[in-house]
Amino acid sequence: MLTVHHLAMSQSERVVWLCEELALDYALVRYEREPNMLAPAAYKALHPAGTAPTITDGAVTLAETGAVFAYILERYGQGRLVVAPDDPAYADYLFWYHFANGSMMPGLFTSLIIHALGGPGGNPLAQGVLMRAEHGFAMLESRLSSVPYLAGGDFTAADITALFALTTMAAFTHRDLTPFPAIMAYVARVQARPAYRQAMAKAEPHG
Ligand SMILES: N[C@@H](CCC(=O)N[C@@H](CS)C(=O)NCC(=O)O)C(=O)O
Repeated sequence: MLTVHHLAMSQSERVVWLCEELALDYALVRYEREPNMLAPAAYKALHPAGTAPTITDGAVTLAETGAVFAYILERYGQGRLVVAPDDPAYADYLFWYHFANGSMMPGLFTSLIIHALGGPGGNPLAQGVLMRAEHGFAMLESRLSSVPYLAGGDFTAADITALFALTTMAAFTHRDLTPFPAIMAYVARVQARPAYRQAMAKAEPHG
């Protein structure tokens, strides 16, 4: 059976949400973080990566968000939540789907560390990383000012990959989103989805 191993307050909440959107029959196992915020030994034992998300499905154990999403969408999605290659929105779907994980998340994670170490100071590399993360928010604001969802008119897996950066990760980084009204409206719109609410009630039952 498809099992989502969810590490508390982590990116694996997106996989729970994906399963809820697809109305899959899946099991959820929840793990608390260690005091140092790392995954516990039981989680690290699942896959050599030792990171969330990790899923198991019969003989398969798989980590890494992009791989996990591809596995679930291609194996169980039946064409839902993706955009077909012959659809005019295909390139936008691909871009935003990958931008969330390939650029936003690494940028925000690195920003978190830079601020934890006292800020960029005069370091041009650190300043550049912070500027890139900031530019990501500006890009999202611009995109969401013209379309309701990242791929265009329809909600897709690109929205599931993106939201974490604007909710849980934004909370970790104390990111104020009020200067971005289109992002704020988008977050509210997507968080109102029944599947999102159901996923978060299961993934973070203590709120
Ligand atoms: N690129 C990886 C990053 C995974 C990652 O860093 N996950 C964090 C949770 S958000 C984690 O597992 N942290 C606990 C640990 O490293 O022990 C992915 O997208 O799956």
